[in-house]
Amino acid sequence: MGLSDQEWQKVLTIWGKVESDLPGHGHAVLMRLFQDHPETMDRFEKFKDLKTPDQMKGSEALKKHGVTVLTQLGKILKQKGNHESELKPLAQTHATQHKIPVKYLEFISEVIIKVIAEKHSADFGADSQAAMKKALELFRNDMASKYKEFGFQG
Ligand code: ZNH
Repeated sequence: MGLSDQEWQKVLTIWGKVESDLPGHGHAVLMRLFQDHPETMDRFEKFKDLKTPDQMKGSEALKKHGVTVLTQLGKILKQKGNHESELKPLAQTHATQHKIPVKYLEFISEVIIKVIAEKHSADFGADSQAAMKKALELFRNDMASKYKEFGFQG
């Protein structure tokens, strides 16, 4: 389940590209998540008025939330697996307040990879994609075990 130093290096190199435009990537990830998996939108009280792709595109709030999500994910990835203290509070809110099933974390992981692949095709080859996939699997796996500690089956 763990990643090699080389794999972490690939993950963090591509993440550097993501950080060159966090709002653009975050906004794209959330729009894609809501378009591909509309049921995920129901978890967001604050986005219930966003009904069309154009409304989503024009939403500063959606962009802002995208930055929040990717900033936290970046902090976690930079721990290279030793992410207990960054992950625990996130697992707690997502288990007890927002109630986000692991399945939805899987959806957003897929979408993150798709968005990076679209925006950075030249820098996101098969090895980097595989490394990022592994890193997101580790993230989800550890979220899932923390969920259980908080009494959420996920
Ligand atoms: Zn989430 C929130 C992150 C996924 C839903 N998030 C949030 C925040 C953060 C995050 C940082 C803020 C703080 C708290 O905790 O609360 N997320 C995140 C990450 C991820 C996620 C990193 C992965 C990657 N989420 C998710 C999903 C969903 C969600 C998938 C669904 C579907 N979140 C959510 C909600 C909230 C949050 C609902 C709340 C919002 C408001 O503000 O209202």
